[in-house]
Amino acid sequence: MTNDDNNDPNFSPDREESPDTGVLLKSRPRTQKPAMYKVIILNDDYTPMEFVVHVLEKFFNKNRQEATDIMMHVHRKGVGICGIYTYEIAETKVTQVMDFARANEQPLQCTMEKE
Ligand code: TYC
Repeated sequence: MTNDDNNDPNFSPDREESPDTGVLLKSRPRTQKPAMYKVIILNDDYTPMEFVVHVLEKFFNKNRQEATDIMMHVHRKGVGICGIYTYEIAETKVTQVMDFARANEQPLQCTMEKE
């Protein structure tokens, strides 16, 4: 295979040894996994359980059982993970949940933290 018809997305000419000069360029990682962020909800004494279950179904694609399990975990432990996403998706989820909670006059808090 020549350098011109390489279809490997991980291919980088920087990693190749030159057959002409014998110079070995310093190898480097060629792909980076994106940083991932946990979207977290916090417990409070006021937001109804059913509202939290609804949020988990609506914004985090959980089924009723999964949503109930996460909600009860947060209710008991104080904090819980709704999902893990790339930065922009996580940020969007946090904004959606905070806007929805505010619109419904609920104090539910949602935040994100790097994994
Ligand atoms: N603790 C709330 C109640 O007893 C329920 C609740 C659960 C609130 C999870 C927020 O993130 C939360 N009504």
